[in-house]
Amino acid sequence: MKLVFRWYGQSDPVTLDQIRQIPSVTGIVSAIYSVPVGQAWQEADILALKKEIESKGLSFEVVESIPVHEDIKLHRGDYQHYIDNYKLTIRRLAKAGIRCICYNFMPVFDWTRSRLNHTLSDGSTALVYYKEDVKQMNPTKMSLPGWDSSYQPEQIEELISAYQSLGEEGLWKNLEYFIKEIVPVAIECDVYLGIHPDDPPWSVFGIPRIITNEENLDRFLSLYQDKHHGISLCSGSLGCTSCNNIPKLVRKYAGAGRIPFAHIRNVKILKDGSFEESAHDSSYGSLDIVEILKAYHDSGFDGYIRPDHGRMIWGETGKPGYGLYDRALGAVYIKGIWEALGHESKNH
Ligand code: DNO
Repeated sequence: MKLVFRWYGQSDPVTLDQIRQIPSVTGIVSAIYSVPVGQAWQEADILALKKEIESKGLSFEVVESIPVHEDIKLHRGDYQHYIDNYKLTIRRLAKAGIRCICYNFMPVFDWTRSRLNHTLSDGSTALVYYKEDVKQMNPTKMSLPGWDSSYQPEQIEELISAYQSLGEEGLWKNLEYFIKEIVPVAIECDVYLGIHPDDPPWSVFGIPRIITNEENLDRFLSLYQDKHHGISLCSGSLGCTSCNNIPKLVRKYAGAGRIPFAHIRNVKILKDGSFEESAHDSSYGSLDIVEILKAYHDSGFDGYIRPDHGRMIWGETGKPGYGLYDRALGAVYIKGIWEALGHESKNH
């Protein structure tokens, strides 16, 4: 496994100099954030980012994410043009040495939370999803850090109603079209594509979400039988419902070589199905992180792993979920477990 860390580029309050000092982190996960969704990334920008990362002794082999334009998800308007740009970006990234690309197919909104700074009992703050609060939220009048903020309220309204009429089966059909277009390019360039599960893995604001559970992941993978078509398995996204058994999913899909990229995040599921993000350590959340990592280890996983959202601790302020300290603790926790698993398997 290769331990990597997400970095948002020069605007990120966390610096590469800080990241390079986290024990065992060898690479960066990043993207070109200045390009409007749908446009191809320029070779010069990719190479400049790579150069900056490599100058700090870190590798740049994973991109998260190339966003998918809504016209592709809705299969309307300029979808073919945006798919062609997507392919061009894949080719350019591969040429620059990128081996793994994460993306998602969530309509309009990326990850959704009701609060970004809920204070936990130890005084740290975390992202939370309280079902009752989400019911009161109006997505046309707000924005979360993972969302595309370029839309006007009327555009969001129009998109929501377009997805409501498209429905789940319509979204599947459009995903299938997209996959059949881009996976051959990934195969040709030997780049591993990993879809990120929907976060949370259920419908929000009445629009369909389909990358949510085992049955749908099976269906997704069967769209193209090739290892370049896989999953960025995010334990916290799928794991915020106890219907998903993460160690079981990891054994199944990592065992089949279909997980190029793993996100390790812990969440605490509450009685009404709401959840709070927690420290990575198993005892703080509902997920057994040792069991999850053991499933990867037993499967001979040699892909990329990154710690996912962290809480804000020690007075840090910054990008919600993406501060330095708690994610660094997560990285070291992951590495510690991995090392112990290696010793255990040697001694048996
Ligand atoms: C949240 C992230 C997601 C993820 C995208 C991948 O912090 O895990 O925003 O990067 O969904 O496309």
